[in-house]
Amino acid sequence: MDRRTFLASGAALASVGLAGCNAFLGGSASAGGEYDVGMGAAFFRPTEIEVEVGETVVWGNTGNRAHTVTAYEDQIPEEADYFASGGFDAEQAALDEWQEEFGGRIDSGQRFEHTFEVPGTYHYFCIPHEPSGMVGQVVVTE
Ligand SMILES: [Cu+2]
Repeated sequence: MDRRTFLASGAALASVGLAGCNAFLGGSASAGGEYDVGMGAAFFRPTEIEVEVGETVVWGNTGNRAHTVTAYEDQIPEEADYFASGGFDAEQAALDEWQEEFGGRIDSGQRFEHTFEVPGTYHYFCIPHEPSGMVGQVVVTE
């Protein structure tokens, strides 16, 4: 099984430009900066965001619990790179690492970013809160 070592926890925090005018500024100020999609108790907000090819989406954890941003491997465009917080290159790797040592977690106040290079719809979820309906999607247009 291909299990990449996840990135050092600080790596996902690099500051980036926000995706166009999609910046979402609601929620608690504890996220320490701007973000496009907030992560609350057990939800992404907004649940759907639309960006253009080449834009970066930033998720910010505004709640108190740890979350993940984990793409559904079979629900992203065929040509697209897999993405997940922690830098995993496969959904199973993300699930395994979460199980073992909460790999890929985004702690309160932390951010995660991903740049979308292929148009289409990307469905993703939060591993610990998927049973509570914590899912979202990114729609990337040309
Ligand atoms: Cu969550």
